Amino acid sequence: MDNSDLFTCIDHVALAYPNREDAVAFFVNTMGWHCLHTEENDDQGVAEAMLSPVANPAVTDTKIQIVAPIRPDATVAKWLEKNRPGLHHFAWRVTDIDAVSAELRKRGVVLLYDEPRIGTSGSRINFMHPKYANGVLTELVEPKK
Ligand code: V0V
Ligand code: CO
Repeated sequence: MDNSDLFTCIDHVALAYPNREDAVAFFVNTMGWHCLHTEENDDQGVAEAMLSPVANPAVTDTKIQIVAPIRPDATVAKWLEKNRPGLHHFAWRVTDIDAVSAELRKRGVVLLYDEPRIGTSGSRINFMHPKYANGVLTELVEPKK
């Protein structure tokens, strides 16, 4: 696979906070962002919100994702015990997550899950462990077609 076939764009940048509603209120009221979607993802243990930082989606459809833990053993709850709230992960959009996962594994990357799991709005997601992504938790997202 060519490098140009790996990632199509930044799908979202995720920020982690203890409380989703408080975080969304700040970004909507103070920053003027738009809350497009909210969802609970039980598998990931998060309440999430997808916000657009621009009014015109033709400019960019890259979203800002807010994630907040919905139970004490969620990975984000553990992360918030060790880190200040804020930047948590970057998510790259891919066309074919199975093909991209195979290519990244060939390049020595360890992905967290053997098979993709379900993310926002029925997308298929996986993560590059931060140790194999130069310190940055990196999500792969294949949007639902
Ligand atoms: C942990 N580490 C991070 C990190 N979280 N580095 C950068 N960014 C992060 N967000 C580092 C941490 O500093 C340690 O480095 C090492 O990884 C191990 O961390 P740990 O605290 O011992 O935690 P683990 O190993 O129990 O868990 C870390 C992983 C976990 C990455 C495995 O957070 C995980 O499973 N994440 C993927 C799932 C997730 O984050 N879901 C929430 C978003 P040192 O100290 O060893 O150097 S859900 C979502 O985005 C959805 C639904 C969507 O977009 O659709
Ligand atoms: Co995400």
